[in-house]
Amino acid sequence: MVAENGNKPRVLSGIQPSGNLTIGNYLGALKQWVEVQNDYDCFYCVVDLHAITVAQDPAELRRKTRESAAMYIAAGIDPEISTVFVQSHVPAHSELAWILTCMAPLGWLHRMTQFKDKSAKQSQDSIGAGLLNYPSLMAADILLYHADLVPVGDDQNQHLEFTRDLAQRFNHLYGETFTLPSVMNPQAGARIMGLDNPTAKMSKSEASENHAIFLLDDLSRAQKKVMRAVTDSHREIRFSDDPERAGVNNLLTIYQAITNETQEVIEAAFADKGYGDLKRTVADVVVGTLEPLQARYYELMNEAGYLDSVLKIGQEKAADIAQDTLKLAQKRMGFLAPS
Ligand code: ATP
Ligand code: LTN
Repeated sequence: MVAENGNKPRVLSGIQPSGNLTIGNYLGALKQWVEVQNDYDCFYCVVDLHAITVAQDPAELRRKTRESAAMYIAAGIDPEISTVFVQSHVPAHSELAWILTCMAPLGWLHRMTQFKDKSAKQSQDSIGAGLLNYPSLMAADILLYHADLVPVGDDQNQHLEFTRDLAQRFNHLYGETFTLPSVMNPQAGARIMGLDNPTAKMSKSEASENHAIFLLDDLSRAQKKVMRAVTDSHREIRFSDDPERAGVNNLLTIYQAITNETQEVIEAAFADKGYGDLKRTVADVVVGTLEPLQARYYELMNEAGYLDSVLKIGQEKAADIAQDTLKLAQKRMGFLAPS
């Protein structure tokens, strides 16, 4: 039975099944998703249509899509309370995305830093048009559900601004249709950096060995990655925005995001400690986070049919709402309704 959350404000968010989920995805997104699920009517989506904006192997995509959904639940999303579904199972996402693509000014799209970063990594000829139009699809995800709040890491803030601007544009041209969503970033952990390169955001599709801690990493491997994290030649352990000290700042940020302690308390606790102590302590809290999560993950992956039934219920609930919004947008734009 899915709970009736009719009167609560709505939340929507998603993660791409473009690789194995990282501790960055957990601290920047999933942890907040869990924290808000009792107070909001939450929709959590595995955004496979976004993942194909860069090339994906079909068998891997299918596997990663199930794995990501299972990881949402393992992280603490309760499918009895929140709606968990796969983006491509609800065709309204693609349909509204086309409408929004037609309304999105190219200038806005070209200004998106995620597009600039991702397109810089590919040759001009291999960049698909979907990478540029990515934010219009994300806007469709959010606007279809009249989401009030979107919990994400801070790399997505520009896409949220874009969503609001596009919704406003539509509402202005065709009449009030969409709710303007607000962004929600975690207090700590909104941007976890790569362990091997603490000036670049930790990302699940980055290939290098010691870059990311994956949520399904073997525990001793996760521990080793923390112990090998890049630091600096200073000694003091404190939060800092000096790029030279980004490695230590990142380890402290991971610690803060997991423990929810204040910066003052953390700095005081490490006042007479060395970098080795810091790394050991961070490795411990990371392992303490991964261990129960992995146990739940393997348990539910072994439960035949469970995940598919969650996704089916999620699809039905999501499609009901999305279809109504899509119809309204189509009507406002002047599409002839089928008789
Ligand atoms: P990819 O490498 O395929 O682009 P990604 O690891 O950046 O993927 P996304 O699927 O783009 O992950 O992001 C899903 C959610 O996780 C978003 O809310 C995003 O802001 C958040 N997130 C991703 N990486 C980090 C990070 N390093 N720190 C904090 N939040 C993050
Ligand atoms: N673009 C996001 C993933 C995403 C998303 C969404 C997040 C797609 N649709 C809707 C929040 C709401 C990213 O993290 N790269």
